[in-house]
Amino acid sequence: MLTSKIEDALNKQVTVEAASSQIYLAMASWAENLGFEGVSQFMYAHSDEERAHMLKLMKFINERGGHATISELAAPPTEFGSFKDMFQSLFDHEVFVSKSINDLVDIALQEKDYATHNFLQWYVSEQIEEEGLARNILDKINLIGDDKSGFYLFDNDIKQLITKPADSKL
Ligand code: OFO
Repeated sequence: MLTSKIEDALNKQVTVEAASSQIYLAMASWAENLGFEGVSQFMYAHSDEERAHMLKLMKFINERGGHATISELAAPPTEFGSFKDMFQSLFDHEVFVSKSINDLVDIALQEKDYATHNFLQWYVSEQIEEEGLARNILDKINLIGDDKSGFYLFDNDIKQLITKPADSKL
């Protein structure tokens, strides 16, 4: 059984994951409009992954006797400047999400809820992976600089980094 403090904190994380999914969807649409197929496919897949993270949390809350709730979300931006800016925002956002997960882990320990603590370890590992991936992409973009042909290859290469939402083990 979840305490109401944990239930609220987990529901806040549901909102964070839903907002992440929306932000990445907006990035996917922006890239698609610019004709960058690889980047847009990557972002669509990333958006699906965030939705899977949200669903995994919801199932956990409901299984443990809580009530997973859905909140209103702020509209994400429609423009992201350059790809470098966009991937920088993605990286910054992942750092923010990692902090949010760490805070949640802290609350689980304070409440002595070891089942939730154990459940959250999957998110801790996932955040390490996602921050690493975003950092890797940013390094590549910095190497390419203003080279248009380099960017064409990058748009193609990024398709290989697409992970399936099934990896989230719903
Ligand atoms: Fe949900 O993993 Fe990124 O934010």
